[in-house]
Amino acid sequence: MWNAAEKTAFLEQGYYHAPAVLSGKYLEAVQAAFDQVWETEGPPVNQLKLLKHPVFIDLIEHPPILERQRAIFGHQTQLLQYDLLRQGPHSNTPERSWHRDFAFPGDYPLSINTILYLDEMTAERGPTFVVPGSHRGTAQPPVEQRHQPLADELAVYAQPGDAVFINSAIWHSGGCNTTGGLRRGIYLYYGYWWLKRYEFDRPLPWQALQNAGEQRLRLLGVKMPAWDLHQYTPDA
Ligand SMILES: O=C(O)CCC(=O)C(=O)O
Repeated sequence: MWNAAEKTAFLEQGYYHAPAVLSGKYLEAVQAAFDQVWETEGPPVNQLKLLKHPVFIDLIEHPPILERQRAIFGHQTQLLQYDLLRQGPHSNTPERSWHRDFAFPGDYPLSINTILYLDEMTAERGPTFVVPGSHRGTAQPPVEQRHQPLADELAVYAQPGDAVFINSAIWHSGGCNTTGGLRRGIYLYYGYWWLKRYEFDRPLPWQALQNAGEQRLRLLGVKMPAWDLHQYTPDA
């Protein structure tokens, strides 16, 4: 799923745009499930809500997503958080909201967000912006420019079904949707098994555990990987 050059580009730049992670009928099913869950569960929609629904339970093991995460975290891959974000038409969110999801000294990713787009990310729909290479070091985006474009930013223009993988330490921002349509994204956030999941103190939905195989139980932090957790073995 990730050849050596792509993986190197991701590690160096801090982000990677993967086309057509979802397509055809599968994309349509996920788009429909997004709308239904948003309606029935209500925002904020996080893992405790998403992991009740079969389409979203299955998505955490979708090979074009999981295999890329496993190329970094190996058998220690865990799902840390899982969200839906949705901007309605003509949104009034700021044009930028720069932040890092995670900050810890070191270049190598400890967690990676997968942003899976359900709508075309044009300039008007407010694409994701990243500052390539900014995952290195510990500096936060400048406070005085938090809501402004940055000189070295890059917009990720994605098609529905594309995903961008971001080292969660990278400076990034969502854009503002000025179109008459929706801006819908699914955020599958993975990291090392030895990190605590978000909401680790609350029970996971029983639906996610029912008939779950070994891989899913590990992803959910329920079953410990069979190997030493403190060794770096990305290809295991
Ligand atoms: O929606 C986006 O483009 C980015 C969202 C974001 O900033 C985040 O998930 O931390």
